[in-house]
Amino acid sequence: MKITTVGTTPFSGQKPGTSGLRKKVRVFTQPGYLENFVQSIFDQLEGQQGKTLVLGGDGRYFNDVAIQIILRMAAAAGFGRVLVGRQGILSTPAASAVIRKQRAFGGIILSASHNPGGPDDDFGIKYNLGNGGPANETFTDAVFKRTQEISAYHLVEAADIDLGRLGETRIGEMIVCVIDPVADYLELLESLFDFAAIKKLLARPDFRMRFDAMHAVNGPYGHAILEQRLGAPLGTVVNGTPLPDFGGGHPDPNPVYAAELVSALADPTSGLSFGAASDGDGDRNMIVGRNFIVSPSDSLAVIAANYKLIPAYAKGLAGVARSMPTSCAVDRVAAELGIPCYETPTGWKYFGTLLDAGMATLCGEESAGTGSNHVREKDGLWAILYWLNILAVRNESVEQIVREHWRHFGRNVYSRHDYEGIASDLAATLFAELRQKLPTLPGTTFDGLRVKAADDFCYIDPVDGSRSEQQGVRILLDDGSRVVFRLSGTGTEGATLRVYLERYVADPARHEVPLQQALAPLVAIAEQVARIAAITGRNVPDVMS
Ligand code: G16
Repeated sequence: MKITTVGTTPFSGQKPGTSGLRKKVRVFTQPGYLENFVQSIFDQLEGQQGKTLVLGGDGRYFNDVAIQIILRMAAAAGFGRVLVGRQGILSTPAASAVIRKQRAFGGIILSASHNPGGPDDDFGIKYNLGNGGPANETFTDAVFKRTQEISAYHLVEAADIDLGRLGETRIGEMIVCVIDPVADYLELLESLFDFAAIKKLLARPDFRMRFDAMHAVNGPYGHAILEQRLGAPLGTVVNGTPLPDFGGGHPDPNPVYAAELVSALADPTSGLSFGAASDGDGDRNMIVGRNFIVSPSDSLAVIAANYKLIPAYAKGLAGVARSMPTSCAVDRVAAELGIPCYETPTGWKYFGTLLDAGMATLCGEESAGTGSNHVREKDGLWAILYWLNILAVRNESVEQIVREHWRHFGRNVYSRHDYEGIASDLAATLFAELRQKLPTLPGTTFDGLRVKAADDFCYIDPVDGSRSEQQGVRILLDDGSRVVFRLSGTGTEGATLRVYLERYVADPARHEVPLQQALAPLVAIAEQVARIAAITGRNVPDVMS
């Protein structure tokens, strides 16, 4: 097998963020840019010779070109076999399922998740380990270091592979196997939920569901699982064809970008009782009832509280985990169940060790991700099926289920305010000032609310002892309220400041107070402490979710 070596020079800025390397397509398409990063990943691996790599992506612009390049490079890196999704498609959770089921050495997932796609928008790439989960920080730091010193990459010259046809071909000595992207994943989901009960629910004349795939990767999965396997009427899945630019939309399942779905569920003439959506690569989800949106933090808590209704989890949960900025609603469920609740930094990669060690069964994040130990990624369709399974058993509406949950556990009123596209130096100034102030805050009172503690979240992984610092500034108040500040690690332009606001309300009579009104005192504290307007010139957030 003839390996071609191409000389190259480092590109700056190839540091993976919260979930892999995400950049504008025009950055990724510079000659050698993708190759340098992929080679830097391969240079960190040991023992991949003759082993299996899983490869696929969310179908966004450049997905097809990148896959052909990576296949040639994987052959040169000595992989024995690459399993690639048909047409280069694999949702992130399906890729994780395939890695685990096929006992692959690892996987490369091409996605910029919920970020828009197209020639002027975003592309991304990340490496997942043999457990099916995103590589940890030690690995990604080593990849970054390698990108700064790389001088050559390697490939095996070959014609493009036809990714439309299932079956095997070769590049040099490496087998390329084009697989059905749905099969292994569907088999796994079938083993977790009561498909017969969900099928019955979907057949009921008084129950109508809509799944908005947002022209992203979950379209084919939605058609295959919801319509073909579970018998939901054709038309249940909307925007079900993956498009390289997501139809010009923003494939982020939140009330702003999935507004069409939200308003359809708010329209009594639509006859819809359940709505759901997922993002670009299929790992995020949104759950909507009739005129009622479930917040991701509440969804995690409801999912945990109803574990007994789901065949795969009915025997009990080992523990639950949430990222630090996610609301503490699930903590209350864990306390009642008498199981541990772990608080990790933002990023699914931090759940991996807990799941592998059998310490947590369910995990979730405020950023619309929920999942379990069935894979090592968050999983949009899993969350949707979990909700369908709950609805099938409880025979109540989404709103009734959430309100009942609040009545029992109290409500963690919660919102995230995003200030997008801030100049990076201004964001750095804001955080430097904030960190400096931290020691002076405990004991201070703002409008009657006293600060109990203030710190910069530091996480020590209870399994492997690794330490992650500066994972978000927290201001904890005496009444259990919290204000958290963090910079997004997934954006591709400037900095995005996220301010997470949370207040616990036990009394059901006060659950109805409008969200932003209930959180106004915390917004005032955030402004006073962080001087957002003074430093960034922004008086209002761009997105409140
Ligand atoms: C990624 C990670 C998530 C994390 C999110 C946070 O999500 O996989 O675990 O919660 O980023 O994003 P940010 O750093 O912007 O707050 P995804 O769906 O983009 O892969």
